[in-house]
Amino acid sequence: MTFSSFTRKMRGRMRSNTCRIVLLTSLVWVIFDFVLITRYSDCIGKDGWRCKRSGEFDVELPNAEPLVDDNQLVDDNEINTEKSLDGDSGSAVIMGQGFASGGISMTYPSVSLKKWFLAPTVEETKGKPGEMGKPVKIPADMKDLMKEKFKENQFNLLASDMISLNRSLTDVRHEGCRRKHYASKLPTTSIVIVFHNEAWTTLLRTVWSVINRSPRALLKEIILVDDASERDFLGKQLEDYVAKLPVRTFVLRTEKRSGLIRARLLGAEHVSGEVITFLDAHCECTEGWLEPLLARIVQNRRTVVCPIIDVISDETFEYITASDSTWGGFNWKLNFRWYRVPSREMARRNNDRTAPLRTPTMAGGLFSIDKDYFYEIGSYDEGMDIWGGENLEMSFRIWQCGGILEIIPCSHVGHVFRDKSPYTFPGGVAKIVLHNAARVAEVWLDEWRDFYYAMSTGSKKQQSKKLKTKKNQQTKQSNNIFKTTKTILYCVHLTPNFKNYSLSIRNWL
Ligand SMILES: [Mn+2]
Repeated sequence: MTFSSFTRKMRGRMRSNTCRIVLLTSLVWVIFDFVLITRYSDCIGKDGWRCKRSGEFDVELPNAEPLVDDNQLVDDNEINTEKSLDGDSGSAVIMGQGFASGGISMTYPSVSLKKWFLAPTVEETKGKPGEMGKPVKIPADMKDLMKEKFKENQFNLLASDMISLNRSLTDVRHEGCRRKHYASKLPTTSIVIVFHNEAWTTLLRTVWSVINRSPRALLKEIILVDDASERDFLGKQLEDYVAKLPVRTFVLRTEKRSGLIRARLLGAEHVSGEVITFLDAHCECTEGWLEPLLARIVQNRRTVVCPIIDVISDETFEYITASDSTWGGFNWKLNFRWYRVPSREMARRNNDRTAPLRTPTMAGGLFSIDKDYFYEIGSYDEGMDIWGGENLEMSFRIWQCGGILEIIPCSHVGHVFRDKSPYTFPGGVAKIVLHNAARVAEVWLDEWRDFYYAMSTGSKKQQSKKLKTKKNQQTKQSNNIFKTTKTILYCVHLTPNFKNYSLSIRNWL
């Protein structure tokens, strides 16, 4: 071997080694970037992975993301945990100092409470599709029709049309819930259901499930709010139909497309019951769903309660029970998210799965709230358009205004979750959601709003002066409560020190 061929060989080897090193380090960087992106990004692409389901009047699908246990991050002294909240001495409970004087009474005058009896079980009609919450099987020769009808509402309309409006369901409650006794007198409720181009059978199955499974004495009325639907059958045909129902039911109509928030406010104005119960337009209430909600509010009128939201399959209309160990949180893009309930909250409930669960935020589609309290805290932010963010806004409003937000595990309501929205919004979904989220940040997050602006690309700063209305400011009465709330949200999001975290994010960005 000559000297020159030796050096050539050596150079060749070095070159291939250099290549290998370059390739390997690139690979390491690619993996590192991928891990970073998956760790910090909540949504990749428009409809892609981990994205929020786009906007119907809706609640999120309960696929809980695991959350690192936050017990180490919270000082229990910072969280308001009056023991009496879980007892019967509701009248003595005051959250924070801001509400010690003024505001609504914590209890109801006894004349406004009604004696009630259990609603009879809806019996199975043998041979009908979907009875006892079972999936509907579509015959092979009807598959094309099924696909065609699916497009109308983004769920299997053919299946829904085959199922009885009064279909039977299994009793999905936890064993312990069936044995529970609630106060013999409870406040009445009005049900407010907002819809836009809803299918006939899903809308009326919602209404019938309310009528069939609520103690009649507690059901004041059902208010349907039509947000400018274009379907003929939702006009006079619907009005004539509901006029004959055994419970007072009527239809209100917005003059033009107003969105969920303003439509709900219209419905709320006409409520004559003590409690407003908001439901989505494609739900099914199950046995014993209402009493545990009202029984909680009667103990403390500032408690806002949500049922467990079960899943009605958009493909088969099968009734599928959801987990009872998830609660509502949010990410810094201000998207609602489900998370596993941390052990701290399980311990507070003495590990009783039937006990009310305090949740930082709610999905928003289904909840009950005392009517006076709803207005006392300023109801919804009327400046929000169409849909999105209003559930977080209401959650922050409740916690920051001396209220308590809970999921009641003994109350189950099914909801048809869809993959995509059948509706179009003027101006596009993304723009509206960003607009609404910025309002939430400005009004309720104070200095934390910078976190939202840093994390949410495309968000535009809103004029906070305009948003900090007297109404909103008046409702944030107690700084004490404010601190408490932040402590809770803090744990949810693993931000042990806001300033440090914010700095690190900014540097990284
Ligand atoms: Mn919905």
